[in-house]
Amino acid sequence: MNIRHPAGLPAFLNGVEHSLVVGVLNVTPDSFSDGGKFADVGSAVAHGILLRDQGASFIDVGGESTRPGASRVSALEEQHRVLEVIAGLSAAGVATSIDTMHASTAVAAVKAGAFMVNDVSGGLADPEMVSEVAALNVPYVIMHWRGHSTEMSALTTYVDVVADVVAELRNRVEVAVGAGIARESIVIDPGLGFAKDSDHNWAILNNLAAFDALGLPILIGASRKRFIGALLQDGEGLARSVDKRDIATDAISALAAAAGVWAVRVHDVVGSVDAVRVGTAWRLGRG
Ligand code: PMM
Repeated sequence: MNIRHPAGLPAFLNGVEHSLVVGVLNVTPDSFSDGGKFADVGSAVAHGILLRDQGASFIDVGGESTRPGASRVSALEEQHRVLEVIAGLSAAGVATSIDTMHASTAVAAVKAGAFMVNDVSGGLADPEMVSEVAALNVPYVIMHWRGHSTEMSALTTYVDVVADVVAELRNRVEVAVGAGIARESIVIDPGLGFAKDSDHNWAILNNLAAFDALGLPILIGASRKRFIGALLQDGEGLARSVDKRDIATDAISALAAAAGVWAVRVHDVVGSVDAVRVGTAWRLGRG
């Protein structure tokens, strides 16, 4: 498959031949991998700049943890966490997206400098989201989602996980387009780990072509997730700890790039930058 790009990207990302590496920046006390590390604006901005310097094309800034079981934060608290960080990164010339399910946060973040809205709920969590994004006229990531973190582990029933996730994503894309979002601005994401068990995630990765058939750019967020920890469990059945999942994450980045996805969303940028270069050379048949 060839790489598709959404419309509305900053000029420096237009037409790039390789998959993009998106750096994760969670300004939260409780995210599963980097929660609590970047709680003040200065350290968050510094980390975003570091990720960019390491080769991230842009930084996905989030202020609400979506790890399984996490409770929600108000839109105001979320904005308090992310807006200054986005403004600080913009001032430093670092491109950002906003990872939010709140329409008001999406609007405020774009005003602060974010160029894209990454909505893990695909417009389901906030009924205002799709119309607000349509008015903003920015790229919009629609991730596959069935319910909030407190309830998603009970929402893992599928007839055929690949066909069901594709169909549910297609439905959300049509809702977004119906609300006025340009189809060309939409990115889809199968939502690894969201209302999915380990085998569901592997089945999806094994069938990226089924997602490509929707004709939209694809973003993959596998970084350090629980299904990687489960795959790499030790002899006693103990899951690999979160801080030791980056090599496997890099392997997924390489394979996703070989499959032609638009972007991979990762915590460890250094490894994925190399991995994406390998995967892209593999896909193109040239270095
Ligand atoms: N995963 C997390 C958060 N946001 N956004 C997209 N588009 N895709 C994902 O897979 C995704 C996401 C999980 O939490 P993390 O920020 O701690 O990785």
